[in-house]
Amino acid sequence: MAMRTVKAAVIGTGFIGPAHVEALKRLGFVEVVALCGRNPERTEQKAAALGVPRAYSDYRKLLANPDVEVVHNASPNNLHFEVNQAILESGKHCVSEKPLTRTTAESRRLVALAQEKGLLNAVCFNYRFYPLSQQAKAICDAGKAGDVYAIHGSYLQDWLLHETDYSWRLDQEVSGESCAVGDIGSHFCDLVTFITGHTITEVMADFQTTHKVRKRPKAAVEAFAGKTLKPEDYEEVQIESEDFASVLFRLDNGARGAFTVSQVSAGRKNRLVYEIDGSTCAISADLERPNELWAGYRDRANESYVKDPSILSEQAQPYAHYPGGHPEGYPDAFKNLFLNVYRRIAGESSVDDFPTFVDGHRAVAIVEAAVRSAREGRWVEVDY
Ligand code: SOE
Repeated sequence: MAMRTVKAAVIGTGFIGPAHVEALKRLGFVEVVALCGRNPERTEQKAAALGVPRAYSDYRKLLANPDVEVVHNASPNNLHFEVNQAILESGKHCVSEKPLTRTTAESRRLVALAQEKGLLNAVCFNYRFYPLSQQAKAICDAGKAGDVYAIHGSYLQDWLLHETDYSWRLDQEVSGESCAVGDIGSHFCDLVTFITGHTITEVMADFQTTHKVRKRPKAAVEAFAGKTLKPEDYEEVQIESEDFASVLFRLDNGARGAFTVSQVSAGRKNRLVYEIDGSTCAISADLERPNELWAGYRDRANESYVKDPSILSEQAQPYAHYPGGHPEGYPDAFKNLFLNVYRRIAGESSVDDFPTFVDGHRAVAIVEAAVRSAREGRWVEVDY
């Protein structure tokens, strides 16, 4: 039987809002009825380009639209709490971009509100939804990696390499206190804790602000897009948040870990690499090569998985939609995440097999602990 049509709206017209619209359209049973953004002309244009029938410039008006059942919040971080809260208060299901909020005081309130309202709540930790992330989890769930001894890796980008690179993510008022750890370290932590089922209990972080003064474009530019401006298009600003960090961490089983995050690593575009050292095998992936996964053994030959549904575990198979040799990547992960969310909304699934506000809150707590650790130069317990 065909799934019932679910009507959705997306708030945010920057880098990721349109990616949500596109992924939702690919589900087949979701109608994106509205797009909302601050700038009316730009929102009209984007809505028309994406084939979305209505454009709003005030999210409160959008929330008053009784047709809309689910709202995606892809606004800048400083609006996450306020908008997520308003979505839930309006009785609509909420899919929030990460971070769930800028502080745990706010994320705790949202977790409680979502529970009180009994509404679906999701946070877009999309990297869980690569088929081979699911395969890594299936290996760990089945005990095939053994006990987790250590986790290490990095998440490197280069879009803030030059002093002329600027983003609202560097503005603590808008983004929250942390830039690199909040923006990309949160993905690393979510992914490795999802795969292993372990929790990060303590962190020791060292932050670096590579460019303490940056040249900010006088007009706003989207992430990854500030490459075509001239000298007169900039003004100087002081930067407080980090664009590089090293973080040691401890897990709930006593195991140790470490990750490096950087937005100033030339040539690394969006390279999340993790390695999980288990007592039976190590599992590793580089998410710029999302169709590959490595398992390493001491006493037998190493294994190399490819994204081929015919060799994936039953658990990972549903996340691969094309045969082996037909790569699936970033936009497909959003589709997979939203498929789980909307199957639940349509009543076709009874489990929250997607990151919820609880996971979003956990990520905010880790970032908050890392910020405090870097400031105070000591280990800090994560206060979930
Ligand atoms: C920008 O750093 C960004 O778009 C992040 O905000 C995303 O979460 C990450 O997936 C890619 O990079």
